[in-house]
Amino acid sequence: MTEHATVKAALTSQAIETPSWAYGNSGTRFKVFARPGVPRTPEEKLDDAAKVHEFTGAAPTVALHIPWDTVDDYAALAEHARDRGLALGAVNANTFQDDAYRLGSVCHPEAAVRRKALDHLMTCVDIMDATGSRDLKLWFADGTNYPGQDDIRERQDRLAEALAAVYERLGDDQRMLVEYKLFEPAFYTTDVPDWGTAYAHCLKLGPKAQVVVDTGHHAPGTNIEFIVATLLREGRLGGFDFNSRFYADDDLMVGAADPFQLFRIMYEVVRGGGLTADVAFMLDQCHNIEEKIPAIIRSVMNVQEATAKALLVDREALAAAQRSGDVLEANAVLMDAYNTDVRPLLAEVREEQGLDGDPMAAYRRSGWATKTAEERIGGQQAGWGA
Ligand code: PSV
Ligand code: MN
Ligand code: MN
Repeated sequence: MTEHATVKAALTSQAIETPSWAYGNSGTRFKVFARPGVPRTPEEKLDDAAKVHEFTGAAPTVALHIPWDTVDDYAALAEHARDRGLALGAVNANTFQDDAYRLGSVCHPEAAVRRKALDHLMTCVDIMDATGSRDLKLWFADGTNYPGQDDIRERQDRLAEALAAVYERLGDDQRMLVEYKLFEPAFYTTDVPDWGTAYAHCLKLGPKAQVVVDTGHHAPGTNIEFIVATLLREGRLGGFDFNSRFYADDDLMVGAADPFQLFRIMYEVVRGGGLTADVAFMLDQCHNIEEKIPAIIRSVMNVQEATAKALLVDREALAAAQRSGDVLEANAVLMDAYNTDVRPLLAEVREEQGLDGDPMAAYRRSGWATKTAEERIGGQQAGWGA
């Protein structure tokens, strides 16, 4: 294959998972702005996700969030997805929206609360069995607000115990993705605050435990691509929750705040051989003020553009410059790729798949927004604050 064909093949095979909650109404603690046409049920979220996939050709799976996507029959929900050319992706657990979790979930000082949280995680694995999902995504809101509030080390022991029980329960083809987040809702200590803590737990558990990097969950200035390179080297990068941040966990569209950072991350993914099915490229976003489906289409396109630029880096020229210590040339090689306008290349890739080169325009023409606004009355809130 020519180099051009290799780049195109890699772009054609890249799959980006969209989150069910991005299709629902969301907001801040100040206000949730409802939008016409927003899904009322998990099935309708899948109907919207099918539109994203129809026009991008790159979003074949949808992440669920339990209990936000609770249904009676998960196999039937998977069938609903299949009928629309989709599959169900990661199951996101929720151990943060119950009164019992005031002092934490799996790290809570009381055994009964820890048991309740663990039962929920086990239920999530049951759901994965029914949906055929591979990944259980674990983000814990656990932590403390005040020095002395609880024992930091004991909380780690409780966490390790719960993770080990869930790990035992996983099937051969299932994985657990352990997510970290610097702070919020806890403001003093967080029980899984960084990749090092997540990695240490995963290492103890075994190969089915992998770290997930949510791009919005770091302190300002953190070199996320270094974390990505390190986790890939160690075989522990399970996937990404992509989004953008300006301040904290803003959950804005990926590539909106800092497309250069996204490119640097995707370069390390390409460099580390991470453009494979083993790394899940997921979005974790909320579209509070903008139209949801177009925002998700835009996000998928932003990931594709960063990936295309990363694939265009002249690796030989870069290695030569690096080996000879030519700092400026090495940087120039990287920047050449970043500064390439890859939109025509991606349009070509789409057209070769029989798609419109411009997914946004194709979606707008489809009339889906008008149709759903007329048909769906009383759209569902994504989950937070519900
Ligand atoms: C909360 O910070 C969060 O955004 C985490 O990133 C999870 O992945 C997501 O919610 C869904 O629970
Ligand atoms: Mn996340
Ligand atoms: Mn988050």
